[in-house]
Amino acid sequence: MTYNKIFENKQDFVEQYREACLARYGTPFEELPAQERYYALAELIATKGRAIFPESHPKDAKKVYYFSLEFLIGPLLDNYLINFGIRDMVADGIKSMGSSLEEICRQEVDPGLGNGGLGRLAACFLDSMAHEGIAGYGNGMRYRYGLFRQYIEGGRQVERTDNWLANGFPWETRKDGSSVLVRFGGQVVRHEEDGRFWFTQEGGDIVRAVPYDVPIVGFGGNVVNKLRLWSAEPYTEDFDLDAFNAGDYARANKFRSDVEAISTILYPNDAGEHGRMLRLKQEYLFVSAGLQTILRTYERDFGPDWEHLGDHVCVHTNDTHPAMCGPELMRLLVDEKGVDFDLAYKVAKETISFTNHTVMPEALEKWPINTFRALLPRLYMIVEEVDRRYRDSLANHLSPNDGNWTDVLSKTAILWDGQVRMANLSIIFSHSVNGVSALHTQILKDSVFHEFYELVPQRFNNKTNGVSHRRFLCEANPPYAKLITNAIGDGWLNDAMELEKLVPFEQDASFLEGMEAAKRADKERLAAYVKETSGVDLDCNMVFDVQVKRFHAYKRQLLNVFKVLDVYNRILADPNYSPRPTAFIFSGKAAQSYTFAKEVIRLINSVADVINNDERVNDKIRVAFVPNFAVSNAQLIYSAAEISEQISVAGAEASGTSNMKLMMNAAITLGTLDGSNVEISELVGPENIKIFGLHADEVEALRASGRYYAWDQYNADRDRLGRIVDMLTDGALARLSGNFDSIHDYLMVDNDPDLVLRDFHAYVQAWDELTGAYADRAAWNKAALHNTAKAGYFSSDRTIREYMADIWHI
Ligand code: 26Q
Repeated sequence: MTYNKIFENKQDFVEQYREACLARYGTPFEELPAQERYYALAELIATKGRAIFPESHPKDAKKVYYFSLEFLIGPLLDNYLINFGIRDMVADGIKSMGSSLEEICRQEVDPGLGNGGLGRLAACFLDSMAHEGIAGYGNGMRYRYGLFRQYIEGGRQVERTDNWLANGFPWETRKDGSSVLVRFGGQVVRHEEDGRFWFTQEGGDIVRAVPYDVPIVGFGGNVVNKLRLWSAEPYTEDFDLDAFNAGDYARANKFRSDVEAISTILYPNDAGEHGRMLRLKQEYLFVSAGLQTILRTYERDFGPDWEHLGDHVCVHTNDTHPAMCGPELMRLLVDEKGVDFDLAYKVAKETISFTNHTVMPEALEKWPINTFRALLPRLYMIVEEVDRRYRDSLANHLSPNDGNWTDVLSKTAILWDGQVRMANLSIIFSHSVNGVSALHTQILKDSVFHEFYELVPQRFNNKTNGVSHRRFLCEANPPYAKLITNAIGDGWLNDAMELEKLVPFEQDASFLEGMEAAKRADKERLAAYVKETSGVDLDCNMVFDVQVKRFHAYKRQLLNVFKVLDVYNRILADPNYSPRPTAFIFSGKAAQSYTFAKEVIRLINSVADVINNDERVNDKIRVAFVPNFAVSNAQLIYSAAEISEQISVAGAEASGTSNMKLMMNAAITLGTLDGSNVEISELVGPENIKIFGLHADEVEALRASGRYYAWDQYNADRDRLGRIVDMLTDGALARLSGNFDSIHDYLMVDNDPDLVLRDFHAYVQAWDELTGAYADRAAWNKAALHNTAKAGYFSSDRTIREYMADIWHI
């Protein structure tokens, strides 16, 4: 272990920490408020970490650059302590100083530099790349404001800005010397000399991209990688002096604020936000800045041997947001390094790979050609030329009397219908295209990218997602992690497959009791947090039934509320009905502009208000909505969960990752056969998961048949399902802030696009059966433990090893 490189022992740590407090604040530890104790400790760890662990890869190590507009890294202090192997010692030391590490960690800001699954996946991948010992670097954007903070007022989601940098971010280092320039707009000028021609760009606006680096420490402390986040600043400090002298300060500052806007906000819509010029600028800024840096480093290490770039460098693109990597890499090679167009295209394709994260058509990025061309004229020329060549090659590929030439072109061309289609751009510029679960990849091959799949089947592959088990089990769930380590040793931290060693403990009554006690402690910790943040009292004797994720129609939080209302109605109607007492816990954000999703949040809070204030049902059910779902409170929720709700309409969720985090923490999945639920189900076996509902092919067939009619569902069950639909508009739930007409219309007028009513009965029955099984706690704990024991496969370490072997060739 490396910790003795940082501190000799506990006493050494305590001494250094005390000194750090005095040095930073001139005040002894005892007199500092918790927040300042945190900053002093963070600064100490950051400084020592930097001094002791320099850049750690040999220059011939193949480098992976993971390009992502989102990195949801979460709080880092605890993470660094675990990865340096000093958490227990530091915790002891702080305890001896009369405080607690937990209290200090609670002070940390949670950088909200992402929306949800895609952003958190990128953060887990950084952790796993460092653990696997490869030179894997994140390349992203340093947003001045993270994803909005969510408050609940009158049952409604209210958004406020997330000023996460207000007190400084102790883990980042600004690297002025590594700034690069990025140009927007202007004109392309053609030059010709001796029959050779080339292009330059002139005019337009030049922006300075300044990197901030955050160290990523691999578990064991032997590898330190970095996450590089770019900030946009004006190229020159001078502003419009005429305007300034004329006293028009707003105009004088306009360029500065236009430039800074580029790195000001994270787009909060996790299913696309189309045609926004600022978004396009963000995408280009971090792509261009990242690639310029890569080429600079490569040239330093290998000289101008551009032909072999792909042997030394991988550029991985997280969804289509960095899709301009292809054309921008070509531009840099052709215009700035003098590489031939064909060779540059070949090199770009060898270097770049692409992951798709969604099948929803509205989430596939497209830009109006006019917007794209005006902002990035030279890039557009390259895109157009590559598109032209692609069309030519297609003509050679398919015989003209195949009859489907235009069909294929209409699906696969980059430029179509006045738009630049970023998914097609990504595929054409990549040597590898992957989906994020077995089912999702199959759907990509069968439908979303079917025509591409027929053309280049070898390019498509699956990489089932994973999560950092160190963060989401070890860090999130200390009592359970300790129990596991006592039983099987701590090898599972390095190799998550060692969790399989827990299988024999399924027969061990005292282990199962210990597990129950750990879960109890986790539930109490969550209950205290829920009380503090939402005012709701949770009874820890109840089953904790959890659905936490972004709000989206296809994820069907609405189906869950319908179940809650059904249980409520049955308790009131039938004195003999006695469900297993359950606390229904929801959390997640909805995009500001996504009205339907926000209405579902309001519905949940209204239902919570009705149920939690109804003494007739209070001992049986409670409902809590935890505000402002983020990595930090997610860790409190996953660890305390007993039922994991994964109920998306089959075929819609690319993978899901909360399903994996919850499974690790011994929650039993109640879910549809969607995304990675399919693989969870195969791994744990039918007796350790509860699956219900239509399968993906049945959903597709039902939709294709045109024979689904929501009112049929209503008419067939007026008593239970019909009653709930009525409650949306009859005032039963209106006490807090009114009825729910738009949800009613989504179901009954828009004909229930996500088949909530269709899956309702299967779902409620599955829930009844699952919660019924809770009565036998020993059997329940055994099944729960089996979920942890089988969760090793879902460590992102495994996922990263697959990327290394099949895509990055490391
Ligand atoms: C695009 C254009 C403009 C503005 C925003 C966006 C945008 C932003 C975020 C589009 C999509 C996202 C995020 C998508 C996402 O999180 N997808 C999830 O990815 C997870 C990791 O692979 C999967 O587990 C989830 O199933 C998938 O929904």
